[in-house]
Amino acid sequence: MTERTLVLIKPDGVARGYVGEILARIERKGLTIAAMELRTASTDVAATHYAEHEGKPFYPGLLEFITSGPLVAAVIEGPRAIAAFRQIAGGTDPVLKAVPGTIRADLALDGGQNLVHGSDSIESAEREIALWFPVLAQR
Ligand code: DAT
Ligand code: MG
Repeated sequence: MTERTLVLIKPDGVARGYVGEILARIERKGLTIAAMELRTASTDVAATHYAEHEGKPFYPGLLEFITSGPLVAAVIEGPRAIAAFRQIAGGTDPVLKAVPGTIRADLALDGGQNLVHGSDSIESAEREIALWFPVLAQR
């Protein structure tokens, strides 16, 4: 069954020049790009996106980081796209959780600046696609 997931190449990924590398890994996995845009997130969009983390110690820094510069927002599509992208992204902490061969393990060091976001469930994907790509979500 085809699924859609919301992927962000976070500001560290754009600043470090890893947009091509990360998109290549997504395409190599067999996933396809349904929509994609370079943009800088407003604090409003960032706060809505990460609402589940409000009140946690890292939340203020997370909002500051995610709004700090341009990011790539994309809707990625394919069979089991949600789990498939999270598999190639790797665990949240690039050193302690992500397994070698994943985007985060191979290319990142920092627990917060970990290059990519991917929706974690069908409900999150629907919510996040509606937030970042409202026109697409209406279809
Ligand atoms: P993920 O991005 O793997 O879905 P998450 O939803 O738990 O992870 O957290 C969102 C982001 O917040 C994560 O990519 C990086 C940051 N973050 C999470 N836990 C953190 C922590 N303990 N310290 C610093 N940043 C953290
Ligand atoms: Mg998450």
